[in-house]
Amino acid sequence: MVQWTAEERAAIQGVFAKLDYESVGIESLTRCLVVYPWTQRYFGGFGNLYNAEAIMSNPKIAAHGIVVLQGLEKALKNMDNIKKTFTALSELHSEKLQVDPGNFQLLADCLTVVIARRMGTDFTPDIQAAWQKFISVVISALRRQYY
Ligand code: ZNH
Repeated sequence: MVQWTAEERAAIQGVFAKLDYESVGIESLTRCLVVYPWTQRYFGGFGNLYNAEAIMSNPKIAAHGIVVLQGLEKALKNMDNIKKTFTALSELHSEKLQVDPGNFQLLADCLTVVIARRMGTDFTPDIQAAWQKFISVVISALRRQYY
């Protein structure tokens, strides 16, 4: 089982406390879809994703960005049991959505870039280390139902 120190818990809580879900959700999803364009294939039903401006002003992308961050918030609230918390979500991405699990890291990296930009010097190496650990536990939980 993953162990968290009090400092790590505080660091991750602190990152979430400053997150504006709407704007951070749009920006990280947009970056992912622009920087790694093959990830667009899973959003065929979302309409026009022609360029960054189109993606950023697409209401379905805006809504989905919030959904992803709410998913991460669920992990935050269940930090001692992330694997179990994400069983159904992992199954959904594997069996129904058939998202290549390598893409989880790509979206997570875009989210980290956005957070780093927003937090500036407040995103210290120690806070980043705790954040990366949290993200890697989330990703391993999301990959768990793949085979
Ligand atoms: Zn995902 C969905 C989360 C990644 C794609 N997602 C989803 C949801 C959630 C999530 C919560 C909802 C579910 C229900 O409804 O039940 N994701 C998430 C997270 C992550 C992710 C947390 C990491 C970090 N995804 C992802 C990626 C991709 C995706 C990477 C691709 C690329 N998702 C998706 C889709 C969907 C989802 C497509 C569906 C959408 C709609 O609306 O349809």
